[in-house]
Amino acid sequence: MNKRISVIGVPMDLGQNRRGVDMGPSAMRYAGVIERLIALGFDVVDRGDIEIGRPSKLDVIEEGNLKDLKVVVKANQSLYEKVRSVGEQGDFPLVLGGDHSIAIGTLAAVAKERENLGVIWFDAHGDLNTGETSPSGNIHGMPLAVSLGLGHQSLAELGGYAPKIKPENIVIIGARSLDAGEKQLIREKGMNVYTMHEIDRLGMTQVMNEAIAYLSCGTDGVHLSVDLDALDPQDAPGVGTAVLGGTSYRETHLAMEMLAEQNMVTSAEFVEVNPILDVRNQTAVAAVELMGSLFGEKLL
Ligand code: 5AB
Ligand code: MN
Ligand code: MN
Ligand code: MN
Repeated sequence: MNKRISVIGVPMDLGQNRRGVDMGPSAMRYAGVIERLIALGFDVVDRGDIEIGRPSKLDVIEEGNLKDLKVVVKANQSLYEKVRSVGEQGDFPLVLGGDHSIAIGTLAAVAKERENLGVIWFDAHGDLNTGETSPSGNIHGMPLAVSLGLGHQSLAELGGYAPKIKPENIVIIGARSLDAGEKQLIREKGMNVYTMHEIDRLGMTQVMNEAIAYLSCGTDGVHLSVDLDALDPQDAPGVGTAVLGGTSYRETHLAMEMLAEQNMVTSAEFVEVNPILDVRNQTAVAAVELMGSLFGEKLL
């Protein structure tokens, strides 16, 4: 991994309905993310937070079943520019959310100079909706579809190009709540999805071995996107869209540790931590501990 890590906070909560996830970056900083990475020997630069605008009451529901579209686009444009600039300096971009709509900006930036970016997406959900298939109109349920070039143009064309990634370069891990339109898209594109069923059946070790082997050939970088709701709500209660039956605390660490051994991840984001719904900052602490494992922290 690169020696220097640039940490970028995105206090965004407009991609979904429940307020509070905008405090995620503060909660993860408070849980010691910067100090933890410095202790691992990295040069860490905290780039502060991206500015998020406030929507006027009038444009909350906008065109095409997309809530707060304009503000979400604007914040993602700023994030895109910030991640590009740190990437150009050779830093490892580590983005702290915020709701998952921010993956639109991160992916637009990290995929820009890469023909075949691999993506590992830890999530209870597929985040593969468009305005047409979304049951909620919440943009945090759409970032993967957007990165495939689907959905509203102002999202899909962010960064001036589309698509950002190829469906065959994505591996989703931890899914257990997929909408009808998402299931159809997964089948249509033949996407690689390890639902909780496969994790239960094969074990996280085999799932990660397969995912790593698969993405090791043909990709020119790997972005890791961790939605804390991939974890079981017992281990990560501070998320807006909790779903029972998720990955355990240790299973998730094992996955991060296996990625660390491979040294294959070139950018990462940790999203959907909601301190208002959390218990004693437990979810933010878990996120920071997972980052520790991803960046090579060892148990012994
Ligand atoms: B998250 C749902 N599929 O589109 C939708 O937390 C939930 O970023 C999306 O994974 C959850 O509204 C988005 C029902
Ligand atoms: Mn999710
Ligand atoms: Mn998500
Ligand atoms: Mn969520």
